[in-house]
Amino acid sequence: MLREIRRKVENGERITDKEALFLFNSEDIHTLGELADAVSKRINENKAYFIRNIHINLTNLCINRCRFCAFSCSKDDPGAYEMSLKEVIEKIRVAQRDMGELREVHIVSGLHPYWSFDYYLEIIKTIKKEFPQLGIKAFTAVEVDYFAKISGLSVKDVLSKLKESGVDIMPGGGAEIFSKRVRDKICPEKISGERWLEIIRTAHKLGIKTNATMLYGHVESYEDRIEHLIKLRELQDETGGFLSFIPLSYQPENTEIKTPFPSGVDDIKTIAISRLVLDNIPHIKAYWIMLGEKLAQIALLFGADCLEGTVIEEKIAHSAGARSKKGRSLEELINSIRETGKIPVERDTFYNWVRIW
Ligand code: V47
Repeated sequence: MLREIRRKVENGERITDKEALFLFNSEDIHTLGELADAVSKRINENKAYFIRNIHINLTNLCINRCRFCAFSCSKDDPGAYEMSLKEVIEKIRVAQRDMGELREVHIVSGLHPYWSFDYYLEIIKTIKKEFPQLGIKAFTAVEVDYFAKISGLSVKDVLSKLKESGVDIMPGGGAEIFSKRVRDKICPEKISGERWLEIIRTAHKLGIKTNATMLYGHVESYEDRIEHLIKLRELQDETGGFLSFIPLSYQPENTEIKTPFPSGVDDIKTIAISRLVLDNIPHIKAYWIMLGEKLAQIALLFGADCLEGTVIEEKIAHSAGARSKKGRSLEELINSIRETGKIPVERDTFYNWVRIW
């Protein structure tokens, strides 16, 4: 079967779910990496991307209790926090000062029990006004669904208002694994996989580009991962709205789903198979926060072409035991890419080149 997969990949043909399963069960990491790297080079030449960005989580209060999440809190929990608009602006200002030209802010949060949709819009509008050059990547499909519920608006109207206020693209979080059987075990209160896809489809149709993620390494099977990837590939065929795909390696500490961290081999296989299956999504991110700095570097040789960015102050993965730093400097990212033999390209939110280093 490997010979047939190689033939298909070399001819730019699609691999099937059965072939993806064969690759997950295969121990031939070298061939997998060679094929995924070839696809990565076909799409992105020998370039690897990064961005000067900051991640902001406005609050960890959340009405959902996903069993894989160590970040969410209730009001009375000792670590609970809520950021004011002033604090958000100050955080961006400090990052801007420390980093020179900050290019993007990534904003995701818990589903806050009392905040209004208007508060979120005010945050976005103020950021856009104060920092007009900054790309805003904000709010997952799960948050958009919640905003529709608390505001009484349709998903389409919520998305239009977010866009008008200054949201440039949407992050890919909340997708987890689409399978209902898995969702019932890991996040029973969260919107369904179908709903996630429907909200993202609506965003794409409104001209809002998004990312997509897949949380792996907990209770799901390889078949569940493949079904998830194929659903994303189908939606991308329909809309073309996905910019990048980020496999999220499960961080198990302080969560209710106790498993070991996914192995390095599993992480690398998942990156490579994502690159092969998602032949229509331009970028695959090696999210160094969850993979660790060293494995994320190796992932650039196994199909990934983006390291996300400087991040600065990550909270979600670190609540769950991530061993990586909370942020990285420009030099670290650039050197990490250079050592792989790839060309470091600083990008903006939409993957336009800002500078080739
Ligand atoms: O939605 C929560 C996941 C996501 C854990 O779009 C966990 O550019 C692992 O979506 N172990 C947030 N993962 C992160 C995310 C993201 C990150 C970087 C870039 C982009 C992008 C998106 O993290 C959540 C959830 O799926 N998550 N808990 C955990 N214990």
